[in-house]
Amino acid sequence: MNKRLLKKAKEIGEVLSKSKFVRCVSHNDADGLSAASIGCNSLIRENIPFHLSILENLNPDSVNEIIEEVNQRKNNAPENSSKGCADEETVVFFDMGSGQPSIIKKLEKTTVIIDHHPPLYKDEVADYHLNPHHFGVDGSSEISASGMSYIVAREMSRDNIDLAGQAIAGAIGDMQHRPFKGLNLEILNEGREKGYIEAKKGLKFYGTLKESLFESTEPYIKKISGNKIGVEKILDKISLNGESKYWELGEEKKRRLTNIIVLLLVEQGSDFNAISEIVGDICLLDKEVVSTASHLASLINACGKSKEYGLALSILLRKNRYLEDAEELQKDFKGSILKELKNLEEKIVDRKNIKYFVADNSSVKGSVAGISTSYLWPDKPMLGLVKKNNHINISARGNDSLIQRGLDLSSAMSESADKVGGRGGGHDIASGARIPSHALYEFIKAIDAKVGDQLGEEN
Ligand SMILES: [Mn+2]
Repeated sequence: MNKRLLKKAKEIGEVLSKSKFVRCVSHNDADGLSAASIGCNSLIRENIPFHLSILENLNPDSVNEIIEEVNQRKNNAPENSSKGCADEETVVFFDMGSGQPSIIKKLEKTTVIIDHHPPLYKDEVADYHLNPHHFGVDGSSEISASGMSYIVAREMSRDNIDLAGQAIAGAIGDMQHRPFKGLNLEILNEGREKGYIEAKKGLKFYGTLKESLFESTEPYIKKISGNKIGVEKILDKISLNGESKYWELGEEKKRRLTNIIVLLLVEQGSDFNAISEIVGDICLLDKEVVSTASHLASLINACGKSKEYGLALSILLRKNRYLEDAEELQKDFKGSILKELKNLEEKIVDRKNIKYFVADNSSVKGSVAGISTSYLWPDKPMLGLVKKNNHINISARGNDSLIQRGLDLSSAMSESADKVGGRGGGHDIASGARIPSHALYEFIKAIDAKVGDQLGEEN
């Protein structure tokens, strides 16, 4: 691993180990929740008390209360404790903070940022700032916040290497598994060497074939996903028993199943990169409450999207008794995605370089946008919109083929939102924005032009 990055991680591990209390703040997606869990698991193992808050995003409205709370404690602390002094309270932001210097500056306690988003500053704002971009590592494809949190945790104690599966689940949540590379791959290999992870190639199915096909959203198979009759027909056609599980099938049966799915995806016009990725690295996990990393990521994602953060953390703290609740939530979440996908075609507005739709369900708009640009209409990025009070929340998703042609949704979304008095950002392939409702037309015009510039003349 990168030596300078490791040194910084070690420094942060020491600050955390010496803290009397750690105030944690993290993001509500699968990566943010896993990053927080890795941090909290390692604090629990060192008997350090902590308090975790999960936020949808880091903006002044959501974080002010926490800043006040933290600074209040600072004012009540004995005189000789000062900012930068590691023996008192430490505030840690996971998966956020690198892009919000004005918020971080307000904190009067020792502040640690463990993030992987493109940073707007280096060391001058937070006391300790760990971001892969500062070490020449690409934070959008090679390492997630969970991975960064894992690197800190393993510097605190090698006993935390058993958390590698959670780092991998977080990376999957941020779509960094296609394939795993760089630091993610190093973490995966470390987990394998220690026997916590076993990597296999296969479809990402974990239930019975019947359930897996019916619920399949990655890939989304038009004739099968959410369609009981479609599932039965296909299973009949290739003579497979719907009650058997994918991992119990012999090689020939697995191949038959894969072939038919590939054929159906080609027929519906899915992105070729997305098709080639349906057989991927499946990470079997030894220590977690479910058996694969993609299953874990999917459960945590569903909990996060339903604002059941306590449930997500319980799963990541390996409390088996909460598994049924989380599975239930995930089923509902998948159901909402499938429902939205069913009616999507009628709702799409097709612009020159982008497509968009107004979603019924805010929590699934990003997933639906991602699925549609990968498996249904790969020629343009897809934006999912939901109106909330005087604002519109937008999730934008691209696919690998568009990225290869120059798409960068992070800059397209942030620049277009900026232009109309909103804010936005994220990653090249997946990004979000919040704009005033009245500015929708202007925003769409701006991002359509911006994406057109990025994709070049051929569009
Ligand atoms: Mn992340």
